[in-house]
This record gives sequence, C-alpha cells and structure tokens, in this order.
Amino acid sequence: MNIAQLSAEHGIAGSVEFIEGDGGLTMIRISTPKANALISIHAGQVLSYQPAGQEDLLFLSARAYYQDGKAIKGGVPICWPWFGPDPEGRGRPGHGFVRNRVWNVINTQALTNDAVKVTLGLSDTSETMDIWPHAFRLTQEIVIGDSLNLTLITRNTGADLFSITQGFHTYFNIGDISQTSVLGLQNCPYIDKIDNSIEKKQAGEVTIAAEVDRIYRHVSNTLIIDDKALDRCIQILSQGNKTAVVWNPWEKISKEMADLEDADYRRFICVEATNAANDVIGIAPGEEFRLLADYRVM
Ligand code: TA6
Repeated sequence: MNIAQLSAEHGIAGSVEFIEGDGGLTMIRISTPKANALISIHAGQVLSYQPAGQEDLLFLSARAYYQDGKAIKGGVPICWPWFGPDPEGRGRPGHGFVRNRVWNVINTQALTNDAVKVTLGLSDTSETMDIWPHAFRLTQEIVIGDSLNLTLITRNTGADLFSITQGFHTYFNIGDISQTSVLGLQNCPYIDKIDNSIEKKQAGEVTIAAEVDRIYRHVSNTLIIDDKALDRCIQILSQGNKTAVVWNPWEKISKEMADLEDADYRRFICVEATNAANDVIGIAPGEEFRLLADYRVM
C-alpha cells in the first residue's frame, strides 16, 4: 500500500500520520500528549520515542542506512527468528531477516489513556520459506504513551514445531557512556562474547569503559539504565525472556562501523530483552509466544 492508501485506512487525525521518511521509506509519525514517536514500516522498527519534555529515549545514528537489505542503526531493531549470527552458519543475515523486510500495517488505534497503539505484522512468504522453512505469523504491538510498550508475538501457523531466538535490540540514547550504569544484573552469570564466550558473574552494577558484548542469563524482569549526564533513569521491564544483552562497541568498532559516527559509542548503550544463547523458545503448531518490553523515564 502507498502512503495515501495507508493514511486513508489507518491514519488518525492529529495522532497517526503516514509520511515518506529518510531513504523514501514509509514511516508512521505518532503524536500524543505524553510522547511522540517515529516508526519505520521497513524493518518494523521504532526509531524514536520522545516523552514530552524529555530527550529521546532512543539513539538513532545520523549515519544509519535507510535502504533495502540494510538494517537501520538505532531505535529498536527486531531480531528474529534468530538472535546473533546465523545459528546454522549458512551465511544468512545476523539477527535474522525481519529487520530487512517491509512489515504490514495491521491496525492503528487511539487508546483511552491518550496512548496510541500500532500493530504491525509479517507472515511467511515463498521468500521467507527459502531462508527459514516455517509457516509463521509475527505481530508487533507498539503502544506509545507514558511508556514505550512493545509486544512481539510469534505464532506457529505450520504443522511442525519450530524454535526461535529473538530480541529487542534496543539502542538507548544516553548523555555519556562513562557516566552510565546498568542496574539489576548483579550476580547474574554472563557469556562474555569478547572473551571467548567465557561464562563470568556480574559483580555490582554494569559500567562500561571498553567494548562490552555480553549475554546475561537468569535476568530479572526489571533493569535500570542510570544516566547521570542526562540526569535520568530509564526503567526497562520485560517478560518472556531469561536473557538480556548489553552491548557497546567502544571506540575502535564505532570508527569501523560505517553507519556510526566515530564518537557514537559515547552516546548509546544497547540493553536488549532477548531469548538468546540457550534461552531458545520452542513453539508448537497453533501456539504462540510473547516477548514484552516496556521502557519509561522514571
Ligand atoms: O546485540 C549485540 C550484537 O549482537 C553485537 O554482537 C554486535 O555485533 C551488534 O549486535 C550488531 O548490531 P547491529 O545492529 O549493527 O547488527
């Protein structure tokens, strides 16, 4: 559907507008008294969530690609049906294939509490079957209001059980990485991906002064990003996940990544509600699984 058709079918005067965004990609601009947001239909990715009177909660790279076949660097990329590198080592894209596809707009709705809900979806096609041979319906419910509330629902519409890993690969906008810590992971075991995937145990809060790429296991449902430079705490609530990833590329990798500015590593931290590593989700035919994340400034 083009922008005029989407607007006619799903636009809501004053709160849901379909626009041509960067790279000519169709995007949804949400305006509510509580917060504004920008969602790309390509990748089904929230790019901006800005509560009234606050800086954006999400980091979006000024050098992000907005083109077919490329992931948009920033916001909330959806990793599905695998998190990380191709689990079968067959050269399929890292973090799955849905962040490179155009999602369908299923519904938009003004909720009673001044919030707006956008529902996006994707189902199997012959193209997805070639990449991942399973029938599925993937739905993402995005509620923009006091918080940014995301639900990713995977339904198995085929005849055989399938397994997934997945995640909200969320890039949080922070004032300064050296004044930022992540609370709530104390005592959690983690897989240190930059130290031969050795398992370690978190002592105290997570602070970052070098490249960090960790899969935390047995995580609690509440994490907090304490951002002293912006003088705010972001609360992350999640459900459906036993793992969480913390990633910051630090200086060298930030420079090497063409879709990041050299100093961007100072301006974001990824804290990701995931089903990763051995947190693998099996879904029987006709069944569904929900992964939830909720982000708000405390
Ligand atoms: O989630 C952490 C991570 O898997 C890192 O290992 C790093 O490779 C990063 O994601 C890549 O993210 P990107 O959005 O550039 O694909």
